[in-house]
Amino acid sequence: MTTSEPYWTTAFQPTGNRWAENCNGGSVLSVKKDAADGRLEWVVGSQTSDTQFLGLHSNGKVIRFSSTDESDTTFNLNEDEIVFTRPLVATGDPLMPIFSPPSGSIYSNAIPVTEGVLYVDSSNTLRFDTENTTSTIEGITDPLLDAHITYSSTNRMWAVYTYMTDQRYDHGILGDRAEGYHLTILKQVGDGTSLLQVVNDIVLQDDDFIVFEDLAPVWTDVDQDGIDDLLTTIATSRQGAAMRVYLLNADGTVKGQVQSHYIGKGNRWLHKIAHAPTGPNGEWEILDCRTPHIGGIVRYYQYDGTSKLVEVARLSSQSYTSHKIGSRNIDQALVADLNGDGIPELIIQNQRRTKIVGLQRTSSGIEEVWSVPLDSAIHSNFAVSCAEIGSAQLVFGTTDDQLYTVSFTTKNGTMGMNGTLDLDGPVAACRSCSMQWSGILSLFIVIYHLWLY
Ligand SMILES: [Ca+2]
Ligand SMILES: [Ca+2]
Repeated sequence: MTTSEPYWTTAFQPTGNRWAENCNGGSVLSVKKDAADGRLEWVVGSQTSDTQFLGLHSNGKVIRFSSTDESDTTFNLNEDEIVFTRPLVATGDPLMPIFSPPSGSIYSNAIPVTEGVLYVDSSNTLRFDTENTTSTIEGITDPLLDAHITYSSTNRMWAVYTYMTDQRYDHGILGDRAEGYHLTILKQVGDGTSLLQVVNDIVLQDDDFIVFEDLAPVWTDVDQDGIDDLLTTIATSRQGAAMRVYLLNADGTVKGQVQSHYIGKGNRWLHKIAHAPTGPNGEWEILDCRTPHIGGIVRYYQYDGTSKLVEVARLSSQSYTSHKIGSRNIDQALVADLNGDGIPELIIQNQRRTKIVGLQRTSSGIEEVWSVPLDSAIHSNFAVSCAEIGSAQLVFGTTDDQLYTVSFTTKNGTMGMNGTLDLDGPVAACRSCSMQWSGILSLFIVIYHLWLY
């Protein structure tokens, strides 16, 4: 395993940016619902081969499945590998899970680093294991037990929140009452087998009980200088949350800081979702959902070139949600051009959790370009597979233990899904013949045509 070998996470990209750059689907939607084998907790899609997904279920089963044929594979796991609370990380073709060492935190997953894995262990240290060695990252302490460690292949650096504490701001909406107040940046030096080193450790000064109210710092190039920067969520007990970007130099030092306004009141959170070219003319924007637990407002920000993130659009007539209060799942929204019109859309649930929608920016505002009704709320993260032009698949699990596959194709009629799904015969239901699927609760295809206005 080298760091150049691609892998995918529940946020889609190892960077943590929920932006599926190469997705190019179509305007014909079809929805397939299967009975999941237990509740689907986490799911990851492959981007190198067609329509492959890897799912982790609440019964501990890891199943690789295809949305276009019946090639399901259940992985036989050792007892200590069955931990459904660890967000999935997957690599390769066929898609394979990357398991944490048994000592790993049950809320965090190992990520691949040259010939080894980087992970948070259950005794609150950051570790780097290779086949023959295990080492502790020196110079920092108390990484988040539920950290998503993110990676920039541009900078060849990793980021993680550290120095978790419950003594600053115990809002507690992300699974526990402890948040980090350091943002630690790591780099590998030498020939690739040497220890990872801390190259920068950014500290929030305790001027107002401030923390990073977040699990995953996002690598993305906000000032477009070719070097990835870090997008974070900060929060204080008096002012609630704001987004802050650390603009970085190539060596990981900070050259500038960019920030949005605070919400203005304590115990008010925002969920940063993605940095993507969503603007009416392809402008890069940062999307968030303000207060997703109590009436979420979707907002779009642009970097003003100095020190501010400026809100350029919001949708306040409808409310949405991208996070369930108390959950460690921060990957229930993403940006991708699923409908294939060349404009990336935000995929998100409505506040009542009765449908998912695609929201696109227009010159005059924001419009809902497609929607899919749900029998019950989403439970897993969203996963996408965009292996070919004109076809994209969105997969997720719901709280009533169904597995949804929403296909977006350019093909007219009802076949879609590369023609491999036989809607008239029992073929698609034959997945239930295999031991991995307890049966098809229902299988029906509903064709929605895109409505533009
Ligand atoms: Ca940059
Ligand atoms: Ca689109």
